Amino acid sequence: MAYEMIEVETQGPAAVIRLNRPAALNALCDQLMQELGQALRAADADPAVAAIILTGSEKAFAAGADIKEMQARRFPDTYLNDFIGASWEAVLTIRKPVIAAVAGFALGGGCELAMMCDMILAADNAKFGQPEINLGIIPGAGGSQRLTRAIGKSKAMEMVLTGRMMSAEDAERAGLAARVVPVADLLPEALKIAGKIAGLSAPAVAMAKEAVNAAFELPLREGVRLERRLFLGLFGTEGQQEGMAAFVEKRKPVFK
Ligand code: CO8
Repeated sequence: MAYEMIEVETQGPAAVIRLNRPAALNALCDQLMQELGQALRAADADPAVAAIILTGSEKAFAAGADIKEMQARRFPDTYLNDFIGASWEAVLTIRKPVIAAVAGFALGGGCELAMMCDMILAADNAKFGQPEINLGIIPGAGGSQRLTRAIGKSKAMEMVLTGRMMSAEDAERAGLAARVVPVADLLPEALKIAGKIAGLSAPAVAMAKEAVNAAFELPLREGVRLERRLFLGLFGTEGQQEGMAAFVEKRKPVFK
């Protein structure tokens, strides 16, 4: 598949999808989002891929939805034409772990896209923000909800109301980013995470992802019930048998 606005390569067990629209700081236009959706689905279906890394350039993960494309849009066309539709939510349908490796600007829809991934690894130059208020709009791809759940009401409210950006260090401290690494180490570190995941039991990985993401959707009681069902479902899998046998036999597990 030939893409114009993204680059896709396989590195070991990881599919690396790089947003590549440098002239617009990877602004997320319709074409880019459609290409991204296709690449994500292809990687999800590829049995050689254990995890997906979504990244941008050193300067920008993505500086938001494409403001120039959005400028002329009017309601109700936005609504009738499913403006923030399937292409924006594609990443939420992916069953393999998706790691956002974020350097530079992750603003507006860029921050929202990163938050839709399963974890955010931040370069030390990353800047997160929801600056939509400065354009006379508000976040529209989940920013007000996911940011609030990730960092709490006061911090999210300040960012959404004023457009203030958050540094990588602050993002880590607040729980938005899993870790901060030097910008030069961003992709190698993301690949290490993907490599670790690739060596684990695939059903356990898929269920772990489902269980943690359910914490964003379900009340606690329902979430715990789901976790328990998934947990019990792992008993009898090759992964559970191998993992526990290896522990008892004091050797390293070999998962298929
Ligand atoms: N859309 C379109 N073009 C952009 C965007 C963008 N979001 N961001 C940057 N660009 C373009 C600039 O217009 C410029 O192009 P040109 O050279 O042709 O003028 C080029 O990228 C480089 O940008 P700058 O010259 O501005 O670079 P600086 O380093 O000076 O500044 C900033 C970098 C601070 C990131 C600045 O570009 C900026 O503020 N960008 C806009 C950030 C923003 O407001 N993002 C939120 C957009 S709204 C949004 O995301 C809503 C999401 C809703 C859900 C999705 C619906 C589909």
